[in-house]
Amino acid sequence: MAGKDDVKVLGVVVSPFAIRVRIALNMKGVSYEYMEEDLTNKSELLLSSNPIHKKVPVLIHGGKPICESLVIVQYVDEVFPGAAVLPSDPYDRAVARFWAAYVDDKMFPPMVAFLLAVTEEERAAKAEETLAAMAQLEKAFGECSGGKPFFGGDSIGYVDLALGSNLQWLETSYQMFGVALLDAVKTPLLTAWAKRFVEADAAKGVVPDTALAVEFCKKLRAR
Ligand SMILES: N[C@@H](CCC(=O)N[C@@H](CS)C(=O)NCC(=O)O)C(=O)O
Repeated sequence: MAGKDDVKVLGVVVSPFAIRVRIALNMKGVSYEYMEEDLTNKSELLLSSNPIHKKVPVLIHGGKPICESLVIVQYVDEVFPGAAVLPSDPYDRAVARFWAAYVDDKMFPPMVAFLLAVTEEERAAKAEETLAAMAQLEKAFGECSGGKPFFGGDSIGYVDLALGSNLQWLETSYQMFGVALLDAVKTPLLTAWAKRFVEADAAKGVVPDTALAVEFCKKLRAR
C-alpha cells in the first residue's frame, strides 16, 4: 500500500483543485504527505514539478509529478485499489467527465469573478452566470444520480469531487455577499447532496471551514 513516503500533495487548503485530489486519495485509503503552498512565494518543489502552469495541486507519486486536478483524480483512480471514482461503463464515464469539465469551465470561473468583483453590476452579472450553471448542475444531478445520494450513485464519484470541492466558496458567497448559490428552493437536490458530501468520511477535515475561505477571499480582494 502506498504511503506518506511516496505520495505527496502540494496544495492550498482552500483550493477546490487540491481538495478534490485529497478526497480522492482518502477514498482510496492512501496516506500522503500534504504540503501547503504559499502562492505568493511558490516553493522550488512546486515550480520544478509543475513548470508549465506553476499551479497547485501537484501529486508526486514515487518522485514523479502529476499535474491538473482532474488528471490527477483519474490517475489516483487507476493506480490505487479501493472505491472506484469513475464509473466502469464507458458511456457513464464520458458523462461524468463532461460534467466535471462543466464545473471547471462554466461554474468555477463566474463564481470566482463574483467573489472578486469590484462593482455591484459586475457582481450581479457573475452571480447570474453562476446561478445558471448551478441550475444545469441541479438537472445533471437528477440524471446522473438516478435517485441515489451522489452523482456517482451510492458513493462519491468524479462529478461529486469536481463540484463538492467548491462548497466552501459557494458558502463564502452567501456569507460575504448574501447571495445563495446553493439554495433549498432553486437547487433542492444539490442542497441536500452538499450536506451528504461534507459529512462523508473521505471529505471530513478536507473541505475547509467557510471562515477560512472568507479570510482567504478577503485577502485576495485586498490584493
Ligand atoms: N486546472 C487546474 C487549476 C489549478 C489552479 O487554478 N490552481 C490555483 C489555486 S486554486 C493556483 O495554483 N494558482 C496559482 C497561480 O495561478 O499562480 C487544475 O485543475 O489543477
